[in-house]
Amino acid sequence: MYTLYYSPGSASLAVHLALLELGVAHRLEKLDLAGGAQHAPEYRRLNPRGQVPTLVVDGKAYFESAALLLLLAERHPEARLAPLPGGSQRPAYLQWMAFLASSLGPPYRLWFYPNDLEPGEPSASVRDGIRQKIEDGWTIIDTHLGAGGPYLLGTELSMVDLLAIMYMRWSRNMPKPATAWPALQRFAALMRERPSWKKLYAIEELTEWAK
Ligand SMILES: N[C@@H](CCC(=O)N[C@@H](CS)C(=O)NCC(=O)O)C(=O)O
Repeated sequence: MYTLYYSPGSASLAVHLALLELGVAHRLEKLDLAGGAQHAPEYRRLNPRGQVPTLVVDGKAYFESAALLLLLAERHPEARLAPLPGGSQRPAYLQWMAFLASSLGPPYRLWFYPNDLEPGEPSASVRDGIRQKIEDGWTIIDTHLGAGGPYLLGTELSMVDLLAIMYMRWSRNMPKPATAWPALQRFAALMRERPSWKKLYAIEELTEWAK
């Protein structure tokens, strides 16, 4: 049994989606981020950064969405949501997981939480630089998907797709949403057809960007 601390549509979305794809038993604990629940001392003991997601596995709490996806794939190899070590797709799997987490995750964080850098409104040039980093990431992934696909590893769905669709969703109100790239648009349409996506939307009570 897993316990996922989550907030609708946030960085916990990919982990929630993974639990639904895997079909494993889990309990959900919703955090009111606007109300500051992430800063409560008892939650900070689980997640010292005061962020979601946190996943409790066998009584121990872990954080970082990409790491949680890697962990879940490892614990449930029968679901085949990750190529096994030594497999031909394993290097690409590791590459895209790291790329999403390190090249897209940080600029997204700064886009939505500019005060991580400094208090007050960020300057237009800083905002522009952050946006550009996100768009550069999508260009690279779109080029890759355009040459293969429909998923990041080709014909097989994997955990990296769950992280990618979460980040794509976050761009929906940005100047250039990720769906503006053609191969990404096809990828999003495919992912949003999945029963896990529809189930997640119902549970998290999401409405925007359903399909
Ligand atoms: N790198 C982290 C980012 C987590 C993160 O930034 N979570 C946001 C929600 S999307 C959060 O908890 N925000 C509340 C806050 O920072 O106060 C991950 O991928 O798990």
